Amino acid sequence: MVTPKIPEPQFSSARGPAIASRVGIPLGVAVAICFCTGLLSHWIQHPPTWFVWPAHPVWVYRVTQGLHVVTGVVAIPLLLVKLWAVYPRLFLRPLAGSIVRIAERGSIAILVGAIIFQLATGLINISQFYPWKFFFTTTHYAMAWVVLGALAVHLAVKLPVIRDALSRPLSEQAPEAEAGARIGRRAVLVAAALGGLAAALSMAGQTVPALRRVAVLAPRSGTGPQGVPVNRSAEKAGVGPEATDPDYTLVVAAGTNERRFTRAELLALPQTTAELPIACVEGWSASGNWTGVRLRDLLAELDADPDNDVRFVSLERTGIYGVSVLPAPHVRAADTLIALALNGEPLDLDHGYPCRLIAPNRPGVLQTKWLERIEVLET
Ligand SMILES: Nc1nc2c(c(=O)[nH]1)N[C@H]1C(S)=C(S)[C@@H](COP(=O)(O)O)O[C@H]1N2
Ligand SMILES: [Mo]
Repeated sequence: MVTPKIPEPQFSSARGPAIASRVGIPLGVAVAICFCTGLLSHWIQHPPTWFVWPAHPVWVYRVTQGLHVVTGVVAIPLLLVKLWAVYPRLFLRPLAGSIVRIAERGSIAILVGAIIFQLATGLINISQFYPWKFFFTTTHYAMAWVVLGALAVHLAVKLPVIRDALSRPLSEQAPEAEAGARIGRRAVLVAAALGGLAAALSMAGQTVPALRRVAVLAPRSGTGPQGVPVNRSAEKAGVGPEATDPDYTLVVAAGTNERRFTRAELLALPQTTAELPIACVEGWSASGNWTGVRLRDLLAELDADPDNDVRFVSLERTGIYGVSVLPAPHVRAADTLIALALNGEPLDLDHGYPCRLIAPNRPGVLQTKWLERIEVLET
């Protein structure tokens, strides 16, 4: 009896493991960097008890978060090329079968879905379009673990194929059927490399001034008032009237001890200037010369213990960025300021007038603007 032969699918000669494995290496590196830097950013914003993030050097977070966004964007063209290279195989029958086959198919399905979700939501988030406010950070974080798990299974199952494909030069690997294939493998690899480079350049200019003009994907590559981009304006935050009220006072509270400072009183305290970046989670960053009162000096006015965490409350009531908590090591840092001026001018309303928090080596989202209240969290 003759078993009917299932016809082999017709692949373009450029498709197959030779390309998929080669594109997989830079894609894997990009995903690994993206995962680690993302985890770091998550821990800084939601610190586990054992986690300590240093205040110095001041530029570490701007580099790690810049890398997070650049590697995420670079992964997009690489993933597209890899999917193209394996596309006909994704639908090979049988879908199930042995345990290994189920693990292979299942992990690929989950991996592809999760990676597309991560890259798409990340990209939309960078463009400052937040249709999901509360849902983005938690889901993006949870999905990162799904990617990691599925990737581990995928690599384990595919290791023999990857090893074989990488051990032989491109030219020695027999083309897979279809004589009329028009795209060469080298051309595909060059396209992947150029796609990745273009993606990197389109984002990196947000942080690297020399690349600013090519940063076509960077939503905030331009400048804002006082040479620093603005994330959320005073108008959008709805704080204009209160922030410009002549009767404004900043409340500083330590236990039952509470004091109010007018802006003039804050200006009368010793002023410190520090060069610190705003490093947004969206990947852009910009340095500024901030002048204001050292937080630890302000707390000393109330004889407050500088070894506690401190909470910052904004005049802004509507958004989710109106409150932040600063850990004790940053509270003590000499360059953690209640900023009153930026680049030699009184703080612009959009940068947080009458005063804002600026602390070294922190995500921009925690640099609370339009301060209303500072509370020492006594333990
Ligand atoms: N009250 C308040 N503070 C805020 C924000 C906000 O929306 N509301 N945005 C944060 C974010 S996400 C960033 S990146 C920085 C940007 O500061 P800038 O607009 O002065 O550049 O402010 C932070 N402080
Ligand atoms: Mo931000």
